[in-house]
Amino acid sequence: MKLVTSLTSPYGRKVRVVLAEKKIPFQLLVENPWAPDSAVSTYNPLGKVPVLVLEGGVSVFDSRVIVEYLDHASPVSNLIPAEHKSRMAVRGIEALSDGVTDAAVALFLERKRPADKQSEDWLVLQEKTLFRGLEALAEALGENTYFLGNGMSLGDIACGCTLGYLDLRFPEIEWRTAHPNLAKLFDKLMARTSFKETVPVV
Ligand code: GSF
Repeated sequence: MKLVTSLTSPYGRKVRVVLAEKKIPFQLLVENPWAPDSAVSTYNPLGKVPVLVLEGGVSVFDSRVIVEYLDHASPVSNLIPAEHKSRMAVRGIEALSDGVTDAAVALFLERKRPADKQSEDWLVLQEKTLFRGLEALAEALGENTYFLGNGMSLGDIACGCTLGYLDLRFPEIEWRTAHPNLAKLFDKLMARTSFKETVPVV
């Protein structure tokens, strides 16, 4: 199978970490979705990365559907619990993390526009979402080692990719000082080969 993604995409990183943790071999196809000649829309009509292209050519997107597919594809390192309540908890943390990432991506793109075209109201709205989402993640983690139980799940992976994206695009945001428990989780994740090998590259 092929994974179409950019090397900065936090959603793409989530999928790459899952592939590495589950030891699933794949071919990496690096694509910039914003390039005028980007081939991404030939894999995904929405023109977004990541896209997983299965043997036979079927495209799977977005990242939440891809990770669901991958967790079923191999029994190695189960990342989404089967039991309903735990499953909802893990997917809820993933949704929260992805939501923070969505706000961060929206902020980053808005700030790239010419200053006179940027909407201050939009920037403030996204910033509020970002900081509220971080608070909620920190509260959900509390003093626990991982979001659910004693082992790493998809929730932790999604949160780690969000925090890594903040470091990449918003190094001025001091989330470690505000939320030392998230910093502790991030350090633990960054000790893993799957996270080390997928640090975003500009
Ligand atoms: C988000 C993908 C996305 O926005 C997912 O896969 O989880 N909910 C989707 N990808 C961005 C690149 S990045 O910021 O990761 C993308 O492909 N944007 C292209 C565009 O035209 O919006």
